[in-house]
Amino acid sequence: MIAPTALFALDTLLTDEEREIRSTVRRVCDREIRPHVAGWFEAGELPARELARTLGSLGVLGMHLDGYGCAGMGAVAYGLACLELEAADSGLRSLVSVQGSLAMYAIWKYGSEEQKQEWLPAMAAGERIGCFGLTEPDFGSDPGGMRTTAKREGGDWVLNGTKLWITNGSVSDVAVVWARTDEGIRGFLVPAGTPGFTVNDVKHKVSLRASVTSELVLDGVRLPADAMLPGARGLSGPLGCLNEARFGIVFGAMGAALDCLETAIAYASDREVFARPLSSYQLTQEKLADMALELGKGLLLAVHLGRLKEAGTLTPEQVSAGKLNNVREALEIARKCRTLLGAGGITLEYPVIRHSVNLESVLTYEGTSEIHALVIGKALTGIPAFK
Ligand code: TGC
Ligand code: FAD
Repeated sequence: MIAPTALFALDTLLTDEEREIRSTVRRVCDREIRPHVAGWFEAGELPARELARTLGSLGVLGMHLDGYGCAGMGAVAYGLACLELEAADSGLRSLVSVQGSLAMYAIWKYGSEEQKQEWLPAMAAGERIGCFGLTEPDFGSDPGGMRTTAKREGGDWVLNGTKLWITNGSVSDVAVVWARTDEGIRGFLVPAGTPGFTVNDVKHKVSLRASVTSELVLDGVRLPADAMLPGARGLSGPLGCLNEARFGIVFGAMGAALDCLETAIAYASDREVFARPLSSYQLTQEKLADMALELGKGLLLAVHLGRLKEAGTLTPEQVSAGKLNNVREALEIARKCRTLLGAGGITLEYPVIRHSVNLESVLTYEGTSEIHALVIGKALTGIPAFK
């Protein structure tokens, strides 16, 4: 028997250092996350503060950024960390994506030197948590329609509006909030506890239960002039951050799929049906073979996109292709693995149904599958069909 990833000899594409990072993240997940994560999911709770410190010590928060306490690792190393985190739970990868690729990246890319010094080292260490407020109740796929405003009053900015579905919202020390100004969309750093800034958690989620999801309400939030991110102007500011987080999902989704497939292979070997192991039936082997193919192709695509990112040539539409394909295939794999587990597959005793319902969120956030199809469609035809 070989591991599903061995079918494509994936490891031959990785450096020793990348393999080492993958093993280290996997070890920490096995020790600190896997024994608890089904319980967190069932309870709809996440010890986000503790986890952020653990992940900070591991060095994965903003690990692909340089300086300010960040590890400065390559894109493939970052992707492999996302893969291992999401093999434990998509909620964990979300915490890391939002912290490192959205909140920290926004400050790192667009912030002033003072903003970087103030926030990045503590965020890299997991002592402070950030969130990223782009989506609004009426504007998800179309963030350009946002209603949140920032108006100048004397030397200050005053923010009004509501952001919804914000990962890490209520556990954050700082929110990166995107708002409409007279000069277009700009980003603002809103510290927790600023008067007029309230946060309410989204309850009754069936997906991503081991993740904090919140509403941010800004009611006359007064901020000093230097709360604005000076380097981001227009929608390209937040969309530039999304490229980073979407890239992590290209790898992450394959982590969830791998965990499902490994679980299903082990289950099918142990489980006897009609007096023979489930794995000995041709129908089962066809399912396993199909899933191993999609997993292997998705991993090859992820590593290829990672190498393009390291070379500085990765385009947004290539990221869309990776996100669309790998999340869609991961969800298919999770559903197919669930069938192999029979009734047991609907319980939290196995990780498969948890991954499957989590991947429903992953299919929607960071750009829905339809939006990524339209991004690719625009690249192929030259015609934007969003509106
Ligand atoms: P459009 O006119 O096409 O573009 C406006 C400006 O943005 C530039 N741009 C990009 N820049 C960088 N990266 C990209 N991927 C970019 N895509 C576009 C573009 O060049 C233009 O620049 P400029 O200088 O000319 O102004 O914008 P549009 O309004 O037509 O919208 C395009 C569309 C639909 C693709 C975009 O709005 C979109 O991607 N929508 C999806 C929204 C989304 O993904 N939201 C995610 C919120 S965050 C989240 O979900 C976190 S989940 C938690 C977790 O990760 O775990
Ligand atoms: P809508 O945009 O209303 O879309 C509804 C349906 O319409 C979808 O199928 C969509 O694909 C389709 N559709 C939209 N436009 C078109 C079109 N032009 N053509 C055809 N079909 C179209 N956002 C943040 O800013 N920060 C976060 O941290 C964050 N975390 C999240 C965490 C979770 C668990 C979830 C579920 C979401 C999170 N989001 C976050 C929000 C997420 O990015 C949005 O949900 C997503 O962008 C889709 O927006 P929407 O839900 O408003 O759906």
